[in-house]
Amino acid sequence: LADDYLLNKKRFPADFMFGVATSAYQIEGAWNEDGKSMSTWDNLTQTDPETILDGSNGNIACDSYHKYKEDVAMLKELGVDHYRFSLSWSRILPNGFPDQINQPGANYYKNLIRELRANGIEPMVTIFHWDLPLALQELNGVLNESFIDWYADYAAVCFELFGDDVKLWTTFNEPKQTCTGGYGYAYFIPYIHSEGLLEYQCAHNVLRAHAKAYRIYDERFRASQGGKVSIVLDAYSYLPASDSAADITAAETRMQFDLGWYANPIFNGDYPEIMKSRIANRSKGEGRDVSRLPEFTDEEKIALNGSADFFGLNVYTAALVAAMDDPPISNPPSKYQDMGVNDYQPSDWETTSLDWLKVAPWTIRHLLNWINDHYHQPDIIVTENGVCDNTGTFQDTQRVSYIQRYLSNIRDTMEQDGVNVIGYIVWSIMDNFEWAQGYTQRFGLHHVDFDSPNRTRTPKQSAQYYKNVCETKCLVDDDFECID
Ligand code: PNW
Repeated sequence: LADDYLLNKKRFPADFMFGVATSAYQIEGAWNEDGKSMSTWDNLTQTDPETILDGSNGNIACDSYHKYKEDVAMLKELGVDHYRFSLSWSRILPNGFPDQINQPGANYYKNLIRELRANGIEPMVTIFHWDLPLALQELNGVLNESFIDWYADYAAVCFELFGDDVKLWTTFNEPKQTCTGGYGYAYFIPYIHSEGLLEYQCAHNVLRAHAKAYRIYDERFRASQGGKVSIVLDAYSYLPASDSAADITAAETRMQFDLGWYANPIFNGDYPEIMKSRIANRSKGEGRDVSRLPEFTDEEKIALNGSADFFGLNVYTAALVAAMDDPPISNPPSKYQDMGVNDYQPSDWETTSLDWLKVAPWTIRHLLNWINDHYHQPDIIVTENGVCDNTGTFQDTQRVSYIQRYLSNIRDTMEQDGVNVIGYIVWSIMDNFEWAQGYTQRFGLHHVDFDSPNRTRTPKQSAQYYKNVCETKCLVDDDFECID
């Protein structure tokens, strides 16, 4: 556990949200039941199982489609006040479009939401968490301009179906993974390598789809439903590698190309200046007539500007950034050349079972302050934070310590810097299908036995710890040590 003298013992505010998260494909199973159609993830795992580390799939996963009541009982026992989960587009709209709503699919979510509310747990719903209907991917998916309308129609159906009982919405989970993973470095569906080109087109469509859905909520649902709508963005805390002015500038550039790429249009109405100017210059040097970074129309800028009622942040780790000589212009373009900076994780940072996930809890304070400074002091919800292991241990001391130290730094940031963090959500309530890692990486507060047909859930040590946090709103074990 964190050293006592470092640990913030001040109680969180009474209305601070504590929650846990999941996503549809990662937990539901029932991949072809009750009228659900194929999503891109169903298709990938059936046709190319070798792309998944253990050759597995989400056909059954945690079987939450059938075990949702048990899941809600588990949430209740844990004592969280919020549950973040996602809707499966292909379960609700099997052909992707709203002409045909699949009633059994819609009922699953209605029942889940009713069960949550009956147990005093507030649902926080992600409309899209990566599992696109295959039919839409076959029409070029996110890259098709029409995606903006497809998505907006789908979102409107969700608001209509569930909005009376859902007061917290997020449109997209981590669009950077969809765009840079899917169309930049190609480590994700649909595995297209087009750094600095298609990844920007992808983001352009996602951002406009988000804005359109947000404005639909404004126009048709906000008055009667009174909820909040935002997006979930994932970020590293990028810190300067030294005190030099060059490294400080480099870290700022890295942040802008990473988080600013999505957050600046949404909170300030356009892409960050540094992205616009660097990409325009390099595009020119490459002999192009127009910049590889698309431009928003004035109307789109207006729709985007302010299209979030809070800031949804997924954060797991951090990196250091150093300045470098501007790389020579070359084709095809590369994202690193566009950014023109170096980043790395120091070898002495605490490691985990995943390479990229180094434990650096103090860095979240920098990130939260950066968001506060750049986006008008928004209310911030940490929509995901957590850590993996590949042993399946129940004595998950690293997870306990990770959560405790990240929360302690969040409490410091609230108290000492006045940043408006209003909630914290652990990824995840239970072990689940960890995408390309299959079931080899476990992020759960509860262990899931994937060898048993029951998918038995068992609390780990971290569930005990987090239960106490939810109950006392304080990070120490003994309540009398908490500071009010
Ligand atoms: C998130 N990275 O993804 C997702 O929202 C979850 O579905 C996922 O299970 C969880 O994190 C754990 O991986 C991320 O490389 C994927 O920085 C990759 C990164 C971050 C988050």
